[in-house]
Amino acid sequence: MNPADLDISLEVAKALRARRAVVALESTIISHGMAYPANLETALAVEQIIRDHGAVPATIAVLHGRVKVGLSHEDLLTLAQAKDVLKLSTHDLPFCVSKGLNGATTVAATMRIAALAGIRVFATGGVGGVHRGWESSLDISADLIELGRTPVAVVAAGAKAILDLPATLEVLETNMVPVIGVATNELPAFYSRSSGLKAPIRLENAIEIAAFLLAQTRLGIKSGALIANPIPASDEIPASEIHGFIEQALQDCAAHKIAAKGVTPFLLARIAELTQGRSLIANIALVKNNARLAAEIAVALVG
Ligand code: PSU
Ligand code: MN
Repeated sequence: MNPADLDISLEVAKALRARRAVVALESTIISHGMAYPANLETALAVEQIIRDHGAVPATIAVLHGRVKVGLSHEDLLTLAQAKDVLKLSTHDLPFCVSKGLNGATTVAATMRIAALAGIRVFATGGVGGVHRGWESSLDISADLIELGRTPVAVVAAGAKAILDLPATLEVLETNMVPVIGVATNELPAFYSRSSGLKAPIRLENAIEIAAFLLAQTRLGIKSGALIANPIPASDEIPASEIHGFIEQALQDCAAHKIAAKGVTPFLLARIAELTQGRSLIANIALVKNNARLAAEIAVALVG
């Protein structure tokens, strides 16, 4: 992408120039991951948490074909309310830009743009991964490919529980993505703290994670990293409780013949319905928790 297509907000540009801590945020979670007004409230709250922890938030999206790094309140409102916002992975960016359309960036596209802008740390809810039934659908999120190619650390509550988590770990391994459990031996499973799967690496806190990322850079390793931060215990939905709702949502997804980009948004919305909003509360809590850790890592990196 030509950097001429990048519109970096004044606040973010100043912070980057002064080598202050900056945390990238994605926008698909706003347009496709949650409904209005919870999506807008969460986006604003997450930006505030990042500021409160000494970093500058840089929410990323494409508006009228311009790649924006750092959004205004009005931009966030557009993404939270508009129905015609595209869901953009990295390979979808040129279409949205060349046509002058609005699009929200997934983990993959956000990582790519963050790297172009010079941002090293990014917070989200959960990364995309290998979908259950991949043997026939071949549905593997491009997030995993981008994680292997782009040096941005993604702070997430593991991969979403709707996925095939053992297969997701294998594809991360194949793509040379370090997966770091934060103060846990297990891969967290989004709504739940535990998955029963071992996290390949364990680090205790932001200081250790920043040291890891600096070593990655010094060694010239260009892959990203998945910083898998478990949802706070007070907000988690134990795996045994969420399991049935996920199964039901997956059946409904198949019955409606939802495929490709539609799958993750459908499942998240359906699980929120089935749990009468409990999964949404958990999702919001884990995103906030990830924003806090991402800001701490970004601060430690420049400190
Ligand atoms: N985290 C959330 N909610 C979301 C997402 C992450 O809490 O909606 C989004 C991210 O943008 C991620 C996408 O990249 O879900 C995965 O989509 P897919 O499975 O189609 O690759
Ligand atoms: Mn997919």
